[in-house]
Amino acid sequence: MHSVVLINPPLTLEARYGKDMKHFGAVSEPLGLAYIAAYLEFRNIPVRIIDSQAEAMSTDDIVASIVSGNETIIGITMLTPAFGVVKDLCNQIKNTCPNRRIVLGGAHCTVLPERTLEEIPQADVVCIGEGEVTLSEIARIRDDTLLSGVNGICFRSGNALIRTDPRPPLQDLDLIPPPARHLLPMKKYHLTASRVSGSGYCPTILVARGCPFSCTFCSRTFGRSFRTHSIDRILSEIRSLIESYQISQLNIEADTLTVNKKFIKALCNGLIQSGINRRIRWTCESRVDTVDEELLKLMHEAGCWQISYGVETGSQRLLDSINKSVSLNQIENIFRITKKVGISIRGFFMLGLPGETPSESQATIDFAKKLNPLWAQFTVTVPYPGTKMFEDIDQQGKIRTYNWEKYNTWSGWQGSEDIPFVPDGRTVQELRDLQKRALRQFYLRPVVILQFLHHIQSWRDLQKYFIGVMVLLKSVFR
Ligand code: B12
Repeated sequence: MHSVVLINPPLTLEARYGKDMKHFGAVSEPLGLAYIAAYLEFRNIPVRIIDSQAEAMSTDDIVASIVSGNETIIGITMLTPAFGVVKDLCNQIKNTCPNRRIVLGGAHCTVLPERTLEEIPQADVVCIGEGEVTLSEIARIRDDTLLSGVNGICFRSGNALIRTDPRPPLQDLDLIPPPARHLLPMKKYHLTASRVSGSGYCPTILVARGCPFSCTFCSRTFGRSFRTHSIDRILSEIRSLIESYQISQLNIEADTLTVNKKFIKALCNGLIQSGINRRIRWTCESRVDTVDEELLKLMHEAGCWQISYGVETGSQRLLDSINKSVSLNQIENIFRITKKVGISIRGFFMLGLPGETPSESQATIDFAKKLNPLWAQFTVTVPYPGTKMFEDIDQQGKIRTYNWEKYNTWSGWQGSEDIPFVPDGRTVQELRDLQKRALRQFYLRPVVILQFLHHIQSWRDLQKYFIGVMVLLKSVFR
């Protein structure tokens, strides 16, 4: 049997958000790797995790750690913007220890398995979709010729690439043990400033996988069917987080947490009946068409203090074109009700959508101001591979770069010329300025400053608001 080392590649906060914005970025637990590790341990396969993002390790540091470990399988997780650092890492690993088997997984590999093996010749296997069972099967194989019996992978056989039968998504998520947080440097994680309330560590717990909606910009790597952990399992995972890390806040993650009313109500009731709601305040993401006043009140009672809604755009025409299936009225209404029940809001807005005109960009900024969430995040549209948006733009020959490193929603802010997509008639410079303009117009308003002063609960809050204002002022005067 093999032993396994799992690696979160060294994509730094600066590479992700740029020099100014890095203070706001999240360094969060690589939950995918932690789930895989938990399952491998459950199957008695020796495993460790190197989280080079949290440990601020360079590629050289990782290779040194691999050399000193005896693991024969090296598993690396990869989102699209991490492509460059992962390729470099694979190269160095194969130069130093050519006999170790490199297995790649994660969103980018799931959508582009063959292309990933072509573009990273040092990688041996790519995992398509969920990796827990797949990697445990690979770890039990001594002879590479048997890889063809493992579902859900793509691998090399001589000069050919072989894709095996798909692995259906796990139906009973409780079969997977809770993420192996004991293998992670838990003290080193922090969520983005806008997601934490007060001080103290705020871990993420994943309660469901999959999403039935069809937004054209989303990769939806977990498929359409919404699969959940049982309420008992979720409550016991939260209790163990309270015991182990004395947490008082939590980020409850799912592709769309509130899509199944029965599930979210049962979860809220579980949190209330167990008394967890009196110890934990939590934040989550949702869609405006999956909540109503009754549910929002229940969520608030269950400890929810903040919801992040994907608003995307202030143009109904564009909302329809990205298949969001909600109306501007619906958004306004739910923002009003959410605030009324006492839940704070973070809004996500996309700039530079396909076909977006300058006045529609401004309409998005104006809509954000009108909705007035506590936090607004404006990102430049990136058509990630595997999305309908990428497919359409690619077919029209309008993808500007296939350099995957540039597929970062903050690359405009960082001054990159290589923004993957620019709408017809617009320029790179215009998009770069737009992101800054949106942030300035939204945050440098007296009402926002007053709102923030009202929400300051700790010295750390004050510090982060101060840094935020400085970053914005710097961009005004530049
Ligand atoms: C929560 C989340 C975040 C959180 C991260 C929280 C965390 N603790 O990890 C935050 C907000 C920080 C974040 C940031 C970003 N995110 Co994000 N995020 C998500 C979200 C909603 C859930 C991720 C998650 O927790 N998954 C749970 C675990 C269990 O899944 P997983 O990591 O994919 O791992 C499984 C499989 O992929 C596979 N696997 C993964 N790695 C490996 C490795 C091996 C060896 C094997 C065998 C298998 C394997 O097995 C795992 C277990 O089944 C997804 C949507 C989604 N459904 O995936 C988007 C998503 C992953 N994010 C996405 C993006 C683009 C980003 C950003 C790049 C955005 C940006 N700023 O530009 C950043 C990059 C951050 C980084 N570290 O590099 C895209 C990725 C698209 C792509 N092609 O890469 C997704 C798919 C959403 C979308 N738009 O479609 N994100």
